[in-house]
Amino acid sequence: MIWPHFVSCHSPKFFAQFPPHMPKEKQIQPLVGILMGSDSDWPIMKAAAEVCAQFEIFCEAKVISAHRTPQDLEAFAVNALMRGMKVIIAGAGGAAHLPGVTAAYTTLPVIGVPIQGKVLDGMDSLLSIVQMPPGVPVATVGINGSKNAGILAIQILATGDADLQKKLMEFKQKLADESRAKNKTLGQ
Ligand code: C2R
Repeated sequence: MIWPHFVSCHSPKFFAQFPPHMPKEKQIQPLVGILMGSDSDWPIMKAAAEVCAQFEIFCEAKVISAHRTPQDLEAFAVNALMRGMKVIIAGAGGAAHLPGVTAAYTTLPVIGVPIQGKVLDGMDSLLSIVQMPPGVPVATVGINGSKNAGILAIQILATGDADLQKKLMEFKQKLADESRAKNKTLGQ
């Protein structure tokens, strides 16, 4: 069963807890886990959390690093399925092993977000995430593509949720309307 709940998003710390305004009986487990290697990734990764909020899907964001806190990553990834999560988004920059190691520990779908660092334009991160060995896929979005990661997570959830599917159709319609409207101002 899918439990859609609105969550507004400000910081990873905020997402680490249930939102304070939510009544106790409605406090449920998050459906989407949003991991990032450092809090320096949050300005990019928050777009994924914002998409979850837009579609009223409860998510949890956390700083966990395959390099710096490997035990925490193992605990998170191994328990995510039991906790009721359906999909994990993992963003990291540089030698970005976080998404791949997460995928190694879980059967949940993992979406990788390469984060653009100060050097190498994010290509280091992209290549670290995208070329996974056969058997351990990570669905990799573009560099800094956390908004698309959020939408993809919602699309995965919507395969088992007619209400969410309807919202996605409305979202697509709005995209198309906005795209067609661009013709009106072309060349002005
Ligand atoms: P700091 O800003 O903390 O120095 O981190 C983070 O995702 C971040 O983009 C710099 C960069 O290091 C990345 N990082 C990884 C991993 N852990 C942290 N790529 C990992 O486990 O893959």
